[in-house]
Amino acid sequence: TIKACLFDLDGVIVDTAIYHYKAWRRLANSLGFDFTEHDNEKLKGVSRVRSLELILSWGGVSKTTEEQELLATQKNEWYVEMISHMTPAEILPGAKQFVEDCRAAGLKTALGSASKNSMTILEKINMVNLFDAIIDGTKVSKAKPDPEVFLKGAEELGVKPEECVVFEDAIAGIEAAIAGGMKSVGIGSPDVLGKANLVVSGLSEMTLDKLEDVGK
Ligand code: B16
Ligand code: MG
Repeated sequence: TIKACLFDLDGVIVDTAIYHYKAWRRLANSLGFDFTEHDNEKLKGVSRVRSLELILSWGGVSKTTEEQELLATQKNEWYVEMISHMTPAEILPGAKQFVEDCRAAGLKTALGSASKNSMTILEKINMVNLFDAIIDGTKVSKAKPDPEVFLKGAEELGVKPEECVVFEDAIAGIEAAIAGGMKSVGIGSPDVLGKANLVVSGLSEMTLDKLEDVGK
């Protein structure tokens, strides 16, 4: 039986990908090149350091480790400025309701995100109190598809991995759930997230009945 739901942040609860894209693009432009929103898809669920490596390779630019640290810090300053203006209106349709439904049904809830800015975002959208555990980029050392982020979430909630369902928009996140021995629900397109136990277009399509089926 399912005892807990673990939620990714970017792409599941909010759509911060557009802010990441704007900030990374500004950085790329300052280095003399550009990249498309299509390329940006490859950065979803990927850590800050790895994202920068990918972007620099697209631009054919090489930088020392020290330079890369400065560039990542610059991008993050721009990103943090943008998310500082976020409001609860930016919560994705049905996301808050479904998390509340889970809690009302007696299930535990946790956040499992690669982002070091998760806490800022949860505060801006007023959802900090809806999670029993918050595991973010400041608490993990291994990026998805490693299951560390979700295993830590299960541990903090006091539940077994097989009692958890992970909600993820990135293929690396679904793979992390599988690697951790958890069930998963993909948020997005079945073409991309086919490995999940169920795929829905958004949390507005999710119900406790569907959750029970995933647990069977
Ligand atoms: P930060 P998630 C991920 O969030 C984003 O999808 C990814 O684009 C970003 O690079 C990563 O967080 C790190 O974010 O720079 O704020 O630490 O999907 O795991 O919630
Ligand atoms: Mg995501």
